Amino acid sequence: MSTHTSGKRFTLWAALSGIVAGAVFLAIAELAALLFSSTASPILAVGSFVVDIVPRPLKEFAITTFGEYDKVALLAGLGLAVAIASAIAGILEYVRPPVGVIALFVAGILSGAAIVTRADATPLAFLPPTLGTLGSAAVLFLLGRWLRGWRGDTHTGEAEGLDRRRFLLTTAIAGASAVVVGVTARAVSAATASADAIRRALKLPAPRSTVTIPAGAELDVKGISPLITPNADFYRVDTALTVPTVDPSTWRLVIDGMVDQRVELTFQDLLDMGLDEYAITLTCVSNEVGGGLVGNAIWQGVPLREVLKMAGPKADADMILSRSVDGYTASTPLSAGTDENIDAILAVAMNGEPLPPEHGFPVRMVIPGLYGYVSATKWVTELKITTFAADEAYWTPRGYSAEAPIKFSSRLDTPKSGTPVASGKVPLAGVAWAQTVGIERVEVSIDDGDWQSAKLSTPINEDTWVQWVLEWDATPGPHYIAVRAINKNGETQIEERAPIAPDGSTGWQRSLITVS
Ligand SMILES: Nc1nc2c(c(=O)[nH]1)N[C@H]1C(S)=C(S)[C@@H](COP(=O)(O)O)O[C@H]1N2
Ligand SMILES: [Mo]
Repeated sequence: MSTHTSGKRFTLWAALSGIVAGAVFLAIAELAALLFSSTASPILAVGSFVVDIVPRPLKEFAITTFGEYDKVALLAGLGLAVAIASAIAGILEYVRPPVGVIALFVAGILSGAAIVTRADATPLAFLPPTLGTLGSAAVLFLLGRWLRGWRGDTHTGEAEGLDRRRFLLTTAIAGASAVVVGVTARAVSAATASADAIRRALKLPAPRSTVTIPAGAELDVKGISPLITPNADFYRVDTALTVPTVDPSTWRLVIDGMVDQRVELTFQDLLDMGLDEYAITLTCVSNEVGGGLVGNAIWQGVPLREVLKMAGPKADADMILSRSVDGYTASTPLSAGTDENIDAILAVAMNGEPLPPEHGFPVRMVIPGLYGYVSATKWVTELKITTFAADEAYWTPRGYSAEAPIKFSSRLDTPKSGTPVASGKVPLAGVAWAQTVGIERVEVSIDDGDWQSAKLSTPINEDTWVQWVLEWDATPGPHYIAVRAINKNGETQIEERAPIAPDGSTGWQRSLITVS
């Protein structure tokens, strides 16, 4: 083989090593953008930058030539430019190290500048191009070195063989993983971004009825839970590793199983039934006494019973097995869905906006009086009418009851155990809930003294929590504060402690407060 042809062959390998390094840059950056800063995709940032700086005649030319594919053409052109520049960097690194690596750093800095100067850049936007540059520089450095070794620059024949194998193996592995990781990360980012855009663009019809918050529903006490839990602070519990993205235009709700007729509803069908507002407090079975897995929101939706009526459940059915797009299932007594006196709903809005993605966008169930795991299926897509004898939901074989009404409870929000309190007048305050029944009274016992009735806020309805407050003349020293609720059926909150499994915790919260 003449040195001429072998020189050509090595140049081609060098070009390929540059392209692999370029692919590694994009893949690492896309992955980092997905994890840390969705606005920091280098290919999109540079693309947007090009769109911004291109003179108008050229833009118009692109639109008339490529039509609706102008963005695709731009990205394809950009991809080609990146490939050519990468190939050149690979050749430079091979013939004149470390010029290729330096060129790569310059390109990395330029793309980083395009990213961090975008209007929607986040504080971590510098990370993707930085990590991408470092990773690809390492790859290019090593490949260039091994390629020169393979050519026989420095070594004996044996070492040449080793460098050849290292070069080929690394090129193959880095190239293949870069393609897989990069394409996957970009696809996931694109899907998430478009779902977000759809949700933001969604205009729900105004509800036919709204919830009236009565005067006195919210107590003015520092540190108490707000009457309505803001969406951003609302607890989240689910088995989903990544939040399911559901497009409302393709979403369907199927009601099937033991029904007179199978019913399939679109999102628009649901909206056309008319929305009403409901204030309902949601509670998780995993909420420990005094815990935070409970929240109160104003939901908009349609009654579950109206949807069930369309399908006509058979007389011997006793369970709704609701299913989420992610496969999660919940078992709800059919009676909870059909009872005229229970506001079981299919909700589409939470506190005045479409359901946040992590709270079930576009449609979830909310049923007052049942723990979330047996009633509040998010991203719901199927209601199978069945029996408890025939079907089992997700948590049933995992140690939780098939049926689980909420055990009414009360919580001290302020002062918090462990936070020092100054002596004098101190409000003891919190929330209490007994969905579908209502809270009659909240009582507080200080240092095992007599139970004193707290002042209650005016309830919105019996499905929401109420706030309570009791003025306390705090004296220096340690004090035990115990709280319990009495519901409107005259029952007192269970004193005996029970764990969360299989059907919810019980016990009176008892907090140690240190007064100085
Ligand atoms: N699809 C799906 N829906 C689900 C769950 C789940 O894991 N997957 N968890 C349930 C549980 S245990 C509770 S307590 C509520 C919590 O709803 P939130 O996350 O909106 O507060 O959702 C319920 N709906
Ligand atoms: Mo839960």
